Amino acid sequence: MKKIFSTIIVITICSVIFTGCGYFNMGVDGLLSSPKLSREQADIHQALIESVGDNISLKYPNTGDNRSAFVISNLDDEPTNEAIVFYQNINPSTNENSIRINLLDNINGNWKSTFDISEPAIDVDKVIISKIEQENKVNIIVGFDMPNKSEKMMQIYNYGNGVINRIYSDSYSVFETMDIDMDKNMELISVLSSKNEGMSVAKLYNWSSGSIIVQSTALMDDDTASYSSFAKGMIDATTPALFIDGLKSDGTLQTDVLIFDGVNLINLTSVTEDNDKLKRMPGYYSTDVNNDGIIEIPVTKLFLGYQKETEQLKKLYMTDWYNIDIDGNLQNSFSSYYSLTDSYIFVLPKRLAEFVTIKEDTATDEIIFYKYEGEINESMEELLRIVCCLRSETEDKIQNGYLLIQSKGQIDYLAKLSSDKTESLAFTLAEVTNNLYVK
Ligand SMILES: [Ca+2]
Ligand SMILES: [Ca+2]
Ligand SMILES: [Ca+2]
Repeated sequence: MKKIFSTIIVITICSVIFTGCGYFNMGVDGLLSSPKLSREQADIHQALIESVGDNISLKYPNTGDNRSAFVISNLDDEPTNEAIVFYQNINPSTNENSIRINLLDNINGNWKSTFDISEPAIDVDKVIISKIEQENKVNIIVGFDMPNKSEKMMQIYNYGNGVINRIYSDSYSVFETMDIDMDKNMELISVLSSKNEGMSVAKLYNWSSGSIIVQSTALMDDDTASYSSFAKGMIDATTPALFIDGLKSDGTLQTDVLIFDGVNLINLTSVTEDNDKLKRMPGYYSTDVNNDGIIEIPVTKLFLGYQKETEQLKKLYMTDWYNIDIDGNLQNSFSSYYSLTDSYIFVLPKRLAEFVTIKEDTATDEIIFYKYEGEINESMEELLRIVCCLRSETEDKIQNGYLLIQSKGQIDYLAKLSSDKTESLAFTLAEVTNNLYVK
């Protein structure tokens, strides 16, 4: 009997990795598990083996939303789904340095391999199924890691008449798709950091007169060592934007914001004079904090009273969130406490942001807000504490005066308000419930 699964190592990356509350932080290592293919994936895998043999290993994309070696989607004008599978031959005698893409069609309920294509790559970086071509063709956009090269290679394919066609390729560092010109069709945007030329360029690819073209380019901040995160959204009610967070050579994180002005791709942060304002510690990525579609950029600063603290670990940071307008002007929209480990953002009411500070209770994993009166000390007046815990611990905390504010998965977020009703800086329950965003 063939050992169907012996060649597979699956890194199961769930579409939602729960990382709330510190207890559950797992690295990729913690996610290594034995293969669990769905019934359909197992059928496709079996059909692949019947076509190409079992000396193969499946290749899983390293980044992006699609982390499966199997992509099942309707790729042509025939109504049933097709499947593509990324794999590598592992026959030691051939020593093949390539990634292969196999296309399987579903014929009367049975999967059958119908086409195979090979690329001179060592790994699959990212896969997006989208429609860049606007004439009914679905595109398979695949980013590959190349041997001995820092630049990656992006291939855009389509599928028709039983054949996967290469229709465009370019080198890149990162890419993403979005409808940046609001014509209801998707565009592709890539960024390429060129170490040789010492600059990074963003490219907007669009469909024009029957082919994919580079419609426009924009210079990116020239000191970015690697790009860490994308946020797709808006800068205002009518302007879509792609926020790209990148690590600088000095280890700080910064953001480039790309928009399309009807003719050109524009990098808003290269036109702004206070671009340096957006420099911050790693881990603080651009996101839509208050869920209104407009993306905010975080910048950290010390909470009141920590300016003279010399021990790095004892410093506690406030996170200010900036919006950017169409002229590149930055506006500090709100301040917050942002817990990266517990995955929540607590926006400080405007009336309080300048007057409060925090302490961390490491024993109970709580954040405690205090009225700030010139220094951090033991006699500061407590205004609020926020804690997150497992659902099973919630009842116990409620007995002790905590209020349940938010829930996500098996995790509850609770707050305990000051009992001093005469304190004008006390948080109201509405201020707490409306301002706690679980991410
Ligand atoms: Ca089809
Ligand atoms: Ca578009
Ligand atoms: Ca927002």
